[in-house]
Amino acid sequence: MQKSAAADAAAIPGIASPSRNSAIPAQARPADAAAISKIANQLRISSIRMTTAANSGHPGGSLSSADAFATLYFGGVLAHDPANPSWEGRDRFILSNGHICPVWYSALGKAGYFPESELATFRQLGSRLQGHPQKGTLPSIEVSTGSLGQGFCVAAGLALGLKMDGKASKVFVSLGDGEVEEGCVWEAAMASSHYKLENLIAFVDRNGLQQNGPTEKVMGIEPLADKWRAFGWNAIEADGHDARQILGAFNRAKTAAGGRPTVIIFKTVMGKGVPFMENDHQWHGKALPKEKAEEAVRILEKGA
Ligand SMILES: Cc1ncc(C[n+]2csc(CCOP(=O)(O)OP(=O)(O)O)c2C)c(N)n1
Ligand SMILES: [Mg+2]
Repeated sequence: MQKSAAADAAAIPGIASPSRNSAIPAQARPADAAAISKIANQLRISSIRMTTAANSGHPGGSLSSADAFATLYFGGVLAHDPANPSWEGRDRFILSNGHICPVWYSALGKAGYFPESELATFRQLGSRLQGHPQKGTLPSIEVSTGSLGQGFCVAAGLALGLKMDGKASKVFVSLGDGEVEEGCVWEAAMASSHYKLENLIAFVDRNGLQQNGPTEKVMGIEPLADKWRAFGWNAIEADGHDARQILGAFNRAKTAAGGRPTVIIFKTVMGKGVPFMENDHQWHGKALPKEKAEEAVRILEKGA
């Protein structure tokens, strides 16, 4: 019989069984799949508004990841407390693909971490909502990110530290599919299975595109799930625009045992929800002009 990582940890002198130190705070009732899809479109709308107001930023990946973020924050996946962001028992979240912060900030604002009116300050001088997440601004930012690959490495280190301290908190980390071309991702992946970090849950926005075009043209990453498996990870593949599948994948990852970290590869569409943006890599890092943004919002409002 395979021992659980908790049992492994307990066997190491000085390492206790995982615990959160305090009860999980009461949270709003988790949204169901239909409600999650609506929230995802609201996050898409605010990502469009923020980037157009700033005339810069990254709407394409924000739109492809919106369903995953809506599920993580509103589907009862992440243990967190907007009223007490530094709650010690919280699950940690790191946005390793820091450039898609419009969708993350939108989720944080909606969850009550700060007034949603602050979203309008995105990318302005002195704003807490910088173009890439900056630690020390919003309390929910565990580490500054934006240099691709680095956030994932920090996530692995955080998961190791939490495991050594006997904490039950999970570490969730978001990655882009172009991002996994970074070499340090695979060093950290190797270390994570070596240290049996079953408390680490990575999810990849597999939208097939990166800054300069299709991933398979720039630097082929397939077979992606098999690569993670070869590095000792559980790999789950799911439709990243189907809230039911996303919820199922996150819940499987949360209950994974056997000392393997888990990666979820969400198959998605860059610019999802706005037909004239879909599957077009020019929207990786370019804001919509004002009239186009208004048109996009009108389309998205039908599903919000
Ligand atoms: C180390 C590093 N190299 C290059 C960049 C510039 N850069 C930012 S996002 C990006 C493309 C990433 O592609 P992907 O992860 O697929 O994100 P998506 O385009 O889908 O949002 C690049 C090259 C960076 N931020 N960090
Ligand atoms: Mg991509």
